[in-house]
Amino acid sequence: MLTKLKSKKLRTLSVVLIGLLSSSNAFAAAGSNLKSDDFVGVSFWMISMALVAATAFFFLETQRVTAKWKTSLTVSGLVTMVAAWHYFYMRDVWVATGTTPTVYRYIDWIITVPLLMVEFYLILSAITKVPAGVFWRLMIGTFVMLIAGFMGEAGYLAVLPAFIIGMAGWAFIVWEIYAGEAGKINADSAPASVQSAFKLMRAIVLFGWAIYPIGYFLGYLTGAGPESSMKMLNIVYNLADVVNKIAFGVIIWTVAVSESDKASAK
Ligand SMILES: *C/C=C(C)/C=C/C=C(C)/C=C/C1=C(C)CCCC1(C)C
Repeated sequence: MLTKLKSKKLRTLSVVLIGLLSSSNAFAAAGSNLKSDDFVGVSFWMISMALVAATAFFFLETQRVTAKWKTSLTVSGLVTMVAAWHYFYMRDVWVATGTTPTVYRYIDWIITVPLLMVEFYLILSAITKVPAGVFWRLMIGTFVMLIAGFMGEAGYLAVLPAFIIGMAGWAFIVWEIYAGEAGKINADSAPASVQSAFKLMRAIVLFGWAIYPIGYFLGYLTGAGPESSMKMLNIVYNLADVVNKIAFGVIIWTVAVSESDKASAK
C-alpha cells in the first residue's frame, strides 16, 4: 500500500518535471541564437537550468522529511518552479531583443515573493501558534514593495519616488522579522535548529534582498547609457534570484532534514 502510494506520488512528480523540461525545449527550438559574448543571456540560461534542478530536488526531498516539514519544502519547490518557467520566457525576450523582460520579471516576483513570505510563517507555525497579523503584515510590505518597483520600471511612476516607496515596503518587512512579532515568536519558542534557520532566512531577506534595489539603482539611477545599465540590471537581478530562491530553499531543506532525523531518532 505504502509503496503504491509512493510510486503514485513519484509519477505525479515526474509529470510536473517532464512538463517543465519540455516547455523549456519548445522555447529552445523556437528560440533565437544565444551569442557567446552575451553574458547576461548566458546567465539567464544557467539560472533557468539551476531552477529546474532545484525544483526536482525540493519536490523529491519532501519524501524524506516528516509531515510538518513537507509543506515548507513543497513551497520551496513551487518558488523555483514558478521562477524557472518565467526564466524560459525572460531569457527568450533578452536573447531575441536585448531588452529587459520587466513584465515577466514582476509577474514572477508577485507570485514567488509572497510564497517566500509564507515560508517564514510556515517555519514558525511548524513549532508554535502564530497570530495571523504576522502573515498579513509580511504580505502588505511585499505588495507595497513590488507594486512600487513595477510602477517605476514600467514607467507608470518616476523611477526615484517608486524606488523610495519600494524601499519603505522592504524596510517594513525587515522590521517585522527582526523587531516585530515574528522576530519575538522565534526568540521565545523555537528549538535551536529552527532559530538558526530563521536567523539565516532573515539575513537573506536583509542582505540577499538588498541585491535587488542595488540592481534597480544601477539600472535606472546612475545615469549610465541604456545598454550598459540594462545589462547591469538583469545580471544583478539574475544573481539575486540564485541566492534568494535556491539558497533560501536549501536552508529550509537543511532544517527540515535535521529536525526530521531528530524526530525519527526519538
Ligand atoms: C524571487 C524574487 C525575489 C526574492 C525578489 C525580491 C525583490 C525585491 C526585494 C525588490 C526590491 C525593490 C526595492 C526594495 C525598491 C524598489 C525596487 C525593487 C522592487 C527592486
